Amino acid sequence: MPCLARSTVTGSCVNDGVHIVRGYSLSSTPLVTLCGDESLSPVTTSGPMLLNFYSNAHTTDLGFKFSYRITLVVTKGCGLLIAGLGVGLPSSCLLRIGNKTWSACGGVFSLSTGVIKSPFYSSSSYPNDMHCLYTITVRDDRVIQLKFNDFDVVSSTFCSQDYLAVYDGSNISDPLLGKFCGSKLPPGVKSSSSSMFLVFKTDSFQTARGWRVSFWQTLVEAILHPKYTYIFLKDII
Ligand SMILES: [Ca+2]
Repeated sequence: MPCLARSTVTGSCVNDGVHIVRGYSLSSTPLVTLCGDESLSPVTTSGPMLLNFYSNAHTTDLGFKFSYRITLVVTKGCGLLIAGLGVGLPSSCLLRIGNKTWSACGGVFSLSTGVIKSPFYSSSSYPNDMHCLYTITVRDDRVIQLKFNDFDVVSSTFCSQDYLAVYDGSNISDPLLGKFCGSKLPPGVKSSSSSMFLVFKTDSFQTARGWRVSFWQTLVEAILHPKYTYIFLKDII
């Protein structure tokens, strides 16, 4: 990293340099300060990291280039994490980035029928700060029927805090079939194609029992043509 060199007087990067700070605050003491032609052996930290590049009013140089990698540490119980298909991740699977540990969740369900439950369902409340993605896919010529067996998710306005959202397709840009929270059992939902996508998101406060849904593939139903509906109504009137 060519930058102006470290001061021979103070030994600090008084002119130009880069601070690497743990967290979000520039006022924190930097983990590392670099300048001159110094290179850095890898720095590992947990949680957010801030790079602050500063320069004075004189003399510039080539600048710097860093690479970084986010490492996820699987701590235990993740035998199915790599297999992943057809079963979802067991909530006994704990993942860790830095000093933060949480339960794995989500998965790909490619069976013709199945049950999906929120993390720790039936043993405790769901955890905070979850973001679980569930993909259901069935045969190409079938659609998916989803039925709620149990539902208890902390209620909020527009379900903006904790929610289970169901999309008619394979990602969040597909039409939303429903976004649910509260303790009332939501109505069943049906996809229009062979895939369905569920997002379970929780915030950092308050948890609840969670949810259990069952799904199965079913035949596409014939849809009444709008033209015939019109004729029918006209005849009555
Ligand atoms: Ca919550």
